[in-house]
This record gives sequence, structure tokens and C-alpha cells, in this order.
Amino acid sequence: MLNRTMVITLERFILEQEALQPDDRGELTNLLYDIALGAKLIASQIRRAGLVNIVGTAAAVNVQGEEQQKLDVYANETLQNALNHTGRVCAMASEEDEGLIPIPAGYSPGRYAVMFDPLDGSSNIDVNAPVGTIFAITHRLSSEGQGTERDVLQPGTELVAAGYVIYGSSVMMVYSTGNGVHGFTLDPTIGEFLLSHENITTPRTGKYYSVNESNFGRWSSAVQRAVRGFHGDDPARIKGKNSRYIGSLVADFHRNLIAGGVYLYPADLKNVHGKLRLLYECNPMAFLAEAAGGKATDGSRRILEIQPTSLHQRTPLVIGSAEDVDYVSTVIAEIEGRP
Ligand code: FDP
Repeated sequence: MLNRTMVITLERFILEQEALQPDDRGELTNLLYDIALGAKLIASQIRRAGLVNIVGTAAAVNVQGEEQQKLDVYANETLQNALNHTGRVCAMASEEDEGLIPIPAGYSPGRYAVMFDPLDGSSNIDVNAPVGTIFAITHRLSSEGQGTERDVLQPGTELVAAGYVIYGSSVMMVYSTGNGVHGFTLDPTIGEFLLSHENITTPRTGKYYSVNESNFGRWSSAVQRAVRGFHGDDPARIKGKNSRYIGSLVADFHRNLIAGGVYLYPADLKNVHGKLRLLYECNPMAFLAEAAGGKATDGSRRILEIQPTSLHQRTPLVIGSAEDVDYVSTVIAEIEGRP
């Protein structure tokens, strides 16, 4: 008989998954749990944002030259504090910090390096639209002591886990260790993430395309042609799609992951290397997209195979349902005269 009181918590699920990865000695499980704790703290601040006068800019400018929101600062500190004392992490890199974040004196560095965008889509905070936290985890390459840039500048093929937390109408954590993509919804009454979406697979082709079309006139003609295909101008090869763009990568990616679709942030005349960061946004999302049966490219190359050369490197991104991502690569190759 069905046990109607049985729920699967994040902790239980990742412990059971750990049996599939015996070399990790429980550390990866605990590391994911540390991130979940940080996310719960961030979620609770976001919920109170309008109440505690925390909305608005923190009168600081981050390394990307963007205004930092107060919640960006809070989220960044919270994640670092959730990770830096555990003995599991040798170094962290955050979209909000210029350099590598060392482990504070008095704590031992561990076996993993963690990269994160603590509060993605933060321009949406003041208007109550969904934002998220994105993370990626690698094994360290250096042998001991504090981690080095080499530990974080690894291609996405080397990730051991990645995921995001979406702070939307509900709070969800979605992660993969390469073995399926699993989603957990936070039950606020008990403060636990409960398994709600096991083994998410993304449709081969999707209903939606998501891109900031105000940049249309600044894209290459190849990208313009591909997006026109999504408008319905190339019916022999691709069915027209519905447009959906929140302008919050986590939210746009999450919708397309579940419903099927493609998100693009191509290079344009203002953002000549694209806007999104390889380490904190593109690699973790590409890892998830592939684990769910989708794809991610920069328009031609597979995102996960790009060798990062600097902490804040940007790349164009085309990500989502495999056939839709392939369509963009095909059109770009044709127009650029590549095989
Ligand atoms: P934001 O600047 O609000 O942090 O990475 C940044 C990001 O948001 C993504 O989440 C989002 O998809 C994109 O930028 C939106 O950029 P545009 O406003 O240029 O469309």
C-alpha cells in the first residue's frame, strides 16, 4: 500500500545518490547540503525583501561595473559563510568578487572548488520577479593547501555537480551530479527541500524561445536569421515558437528546461563576447541542460568544452532543447560559410 506520509528530502535523496558515487566519501553530499542551507537563508531574506528596507542598491559597484543590490551582497556573504568553514572546499569564486575567495585562516581547505553566481537576475529584485542562485563544483587539481585559480579554471566537462535555486512563486533547488537532473521544492512550513521533480528531461524541441530582442539590430546577420526561424520564417526546417523572456537566466532556463525551448544570449555590438559568465552561469546551466538531454553551445562550440582562461570570462550562450540549439548552430554555420 502507498505510504502517504513518505516524503523524500534533499538530504535523503543525495545520500541515496551518493551510493552511486562511492569515491566521494559523503563530502559531495554534505557540500550540496551546505549550498541548500545557504539557499534557504537567502530565500528567507528575499521573502522579507519589501518589509525590511533591504531592497535597493548597496551603493557599491561589483567587478562587472554593475550596481550591486543589497541582496546580492547578502547572498554572496551567505554562500561563502555556508561553505568556507566546512573543510570540504579549497577555494570559491563568485560572480561578485574579482579574485579567488580563499578559505579563512583557521579552517582547513578541502577537496572541492565551488563557483557561484549568488543572485542571478538581480535587476529583477525590485519588481518582485524571480531570481536565482547558480553553482558549480569541481574536484581540486592542486594537491593541498589553499586552492588556486587552476582549480576553478577547468572546462565544464570536469564539473562533478552543478545546479541552481530559483526563488519564484515557490523556491526550488535543481541539481545534477551528472546522473539525472532532480528538482526539490522548499516546503516553508518545515524548512526542507522535498523531491518534487525526479529525473527531469527536457523535450527534444520546445514551445518557447527566450532572448532579449531589443538587441536584434546589434546581432550578426546569422543570429538574426536563426531568431527569424523561431518567429516562423523558416517553416520547412523549424516550427515558429512563442516568445518568453523574463531577463532572469535561472527563471528563463527553468521554464524552458521543463516545457522545452531555447534561451539565447548571443554576442552583440555592445557585448562582443556575449554577456553571461562562463564559470558562474554558462557552465553550470550547460551541465544541467546536457544531463537533462538538451544542449548548450556558444553558437558553434559546446560550452562544456571551452577552456576558461579567466575568472570573469564571458561567452555567448545558446541553451535548451537539443533540436532548437542545433538549429541555431546550423543556421550560423551556413551563413558564416562553415561546414
Ligand atoms: P542580471 O543582469 O539582472 O543579473 O547575468 C545576468 C542577467 O541578469 C541574466 O540573469 C539575464 O538573463 C540577463 O542578464 C538579462 O540581460 P538583459 O537585461 O541584457 O536582457
